Amino acid sequence: MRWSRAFLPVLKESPADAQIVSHKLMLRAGLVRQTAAGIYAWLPLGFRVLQKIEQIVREEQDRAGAQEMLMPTIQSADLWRESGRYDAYGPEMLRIRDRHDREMLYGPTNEDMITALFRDEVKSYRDLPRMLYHIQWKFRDEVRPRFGVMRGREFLMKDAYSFDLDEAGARLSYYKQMLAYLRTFQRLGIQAVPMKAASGPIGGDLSHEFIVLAPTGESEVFYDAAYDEFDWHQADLSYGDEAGLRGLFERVNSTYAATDETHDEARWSEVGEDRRRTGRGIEVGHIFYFGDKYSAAMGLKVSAPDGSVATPMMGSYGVGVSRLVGAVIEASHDDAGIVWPESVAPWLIGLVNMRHDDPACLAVAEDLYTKLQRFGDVALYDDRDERGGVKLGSMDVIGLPWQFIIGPKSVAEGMIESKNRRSGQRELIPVDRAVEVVAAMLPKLGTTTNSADPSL
Ligand code: 5CA
Repeated sequence: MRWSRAFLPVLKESPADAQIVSHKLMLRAGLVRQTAAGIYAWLPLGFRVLQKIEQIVREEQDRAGAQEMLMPTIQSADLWRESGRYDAYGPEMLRIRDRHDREMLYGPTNEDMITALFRDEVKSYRDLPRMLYHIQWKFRDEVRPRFGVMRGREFLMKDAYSFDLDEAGARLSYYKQMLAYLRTFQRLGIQAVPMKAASGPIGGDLSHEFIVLAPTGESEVFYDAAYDEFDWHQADLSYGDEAGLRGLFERVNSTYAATDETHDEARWSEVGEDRRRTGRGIEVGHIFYFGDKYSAAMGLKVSAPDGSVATPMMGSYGVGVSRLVGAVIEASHDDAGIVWPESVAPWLIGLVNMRHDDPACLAVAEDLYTKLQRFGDVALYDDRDERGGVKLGSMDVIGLPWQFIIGPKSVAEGMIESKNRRSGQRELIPVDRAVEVVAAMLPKLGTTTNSADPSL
C-alpha cells in the first residue's frame, strides 16, 4: 500500500483524553475512532490487525475440531425467556422493540440461540460430540465503557459452544479449548495465563480466564512462577490424545494462578515465597463448563446408546477478539509507539523513502516496492512528500516489524538500511538482496502470496 493513497490518520501528539497506553496508541496510530460511547469504527490499519487476530483465532479453533458458523447479532427475547435468562441479565442487555412491538435484543452472547438451533436438529448420541463457533459482534451496555476497545460496549468476540453426551466428554471438550487457547495466544505473541475464575451470568462450576499480564489490567492477579517457564505451545500434544489433554489440565489446575475474584490465601501460602508473582492482568479469554444449564432449561435431549434419553452437557468458550488488539499493544510497545508481533502486524514491512526529491532514492524505492508487491500487500510504502524524520517517526508509531529505509548515502553504495522495530538493530543490505530477505521471512508467517498491483 502506498501511504500517499492510504487513509492512515497518524496524530503528531498523544491524545490527552485516553488513559492507558494501548488506547492512546490506537488513537494516535489511527487504528480506531470512537463514534459513540464505547463504540468504535475500525480504520484500515486497525481493521487489518483485527482481521489477522481473527484469522489466527479461527485457524486454532478449526484445528481443535470446532466448526465455524455465523449467528445474527439481533436476537428474539423469547429465546432468552426459554433459558430463563431474559430478566436475570439486567441492564447490560440492549433491549430493542421492532415495528411490530416485538421484543428483541442485541446479543451479548449466544448460549441460548445455539442451544435452540442444536436442539431443533440433533436427536441422537450419534451426532455428539460437536463443537461450533462464530466470530460476531456483541453488545453489552457496560456502565463504564473505558480504555478504548478494551472495555467497549460493541465488541468482537469468538464464542464457541460444545455439546457432549456426558460430563467426561464435556470435560474433554473443555481441555481441547484450553489447549486451543494456549496455542492461539502464543501465536499472537502474548503470554496469557489460565486462571481459575468465577462463572458469573454464564453459569456453571468450572471456568478459567486467560489473563495477559499488563500493569494497566483491570484485575489483580496471583500466579506461580512456573507459568513463566511453561511450554505454552504444547507442540507435541494432539487433540486426539485424551490422556495428554487431561495431563495438561491437571498441570494447569495444580499450578496456582488466580485473579482477585477467586484468590485463595491458604493455597497461595503453599506456593514457595520466591515463586509468588503478583501483578495486574487483562482478561482476553474465558471458558466455561456449565453442564446441562441450558440444555435442560431448553429441552435439548438425545437418545443415548442404551436407549434412554440423555441431556447433553455443554460448555462455552469466549475470546475477546477486539479487546486483543488493545491487549497485544499493552504487552508490546515502547516509548516511540506500537511494536507489532509479526503474526498480527498490519504490514510486515514499512518502506521509507527518506528523500522524495532525490531521483536515485525514488528509483530504488519504486523498484523495490514493485518487486515486493509480488508477495501480496506485505509492505506499506511511505511515498509521501514529507521530511524523512517525520516518516520515520510515523513508522515507529504504527510499529511495523521491519523498516526498509532508503536514503542517499546508502543508495550511493547500492545498499538500503533494514531496521528491526523491536530491537532497533540496523543493518545495511544490498538493494538486490532485499527481495530475497523478504521472501525468506514470509513462509514462517504463512502469508499468502497473491501479487498486488504496485500502483496501489
Ligand atoms: N458466552 C461466554 C463465552 S463464549 C462469554 O460471554 N464469556 S465472557 O463474558 O467472558 O466474554 C468473553 C470474552 O469477551 C472476555 O474474555 C473478554 O475478552 C471479551 N469481552 C467481554 N466483555 C467485553 C467488553 N465489554 N469489551 C471488550 N471485550 C469484552
